[in-house]
Amino acid sequence: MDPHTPDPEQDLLLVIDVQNDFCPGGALAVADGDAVVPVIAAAMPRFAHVVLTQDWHPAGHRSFASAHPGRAPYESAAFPYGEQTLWPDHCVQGTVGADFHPALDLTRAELVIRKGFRPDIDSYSAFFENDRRTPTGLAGYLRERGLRRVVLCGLATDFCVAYSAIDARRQGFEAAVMLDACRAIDLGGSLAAAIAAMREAGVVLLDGPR
Ligand code: VGL
Ligand code: ZN
Repeated sequence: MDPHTPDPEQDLLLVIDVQNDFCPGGALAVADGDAVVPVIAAAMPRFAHVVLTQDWHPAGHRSFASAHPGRAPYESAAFPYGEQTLWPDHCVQGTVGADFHPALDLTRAELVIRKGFRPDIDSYSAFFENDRRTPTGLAGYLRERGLRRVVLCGLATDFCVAYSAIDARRQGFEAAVMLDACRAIDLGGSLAAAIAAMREAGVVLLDGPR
């Protein structure tokens, strides 16, 4: 799949979590996170279909370290569905931190998928919550629209982008990640692990690891 000449019938640009809290100055800032905005702006006009995701947590969300007395951000905790990283409070519904980056052009977005709004389940993937069973509805939307190939970009490479790309493959879609339009959190080797897992899942990696 060539992201420079997308097929208007079947290709979709999936823009993951380009929100203020993941950009410099935000609550869960990804280094250089806002650098993805102009790269995404250049890609958007080429795609007939653009879908955005928005991390959208209620205050006091279970993935926040602040919901676990004595625990600190970036530690891991045992949740009913498995190990879960604890995060600083971020992307709280209705706050400026949860807003899209102000320079991200939303005009042509045909769908915004919000995720992580169930108080007890985190959601990295645009397709499934972290229990790996609760769907967001995106796969059904793509199938019903006849869209088969997902080109991903956004934040963060090693969490929401990677989970989304791998789930796209699991759901039977082709998937490619524009790495120059992504930035990573890179927690304890998570970027290298995510790159390896994406390769293993058959995700096409474009433009070198970032
Ligand atoms: C993300 C951690 C927590 C992401 C969202 O967008 O990659 N990471 N919530
Ligand atoms: Zn989150």
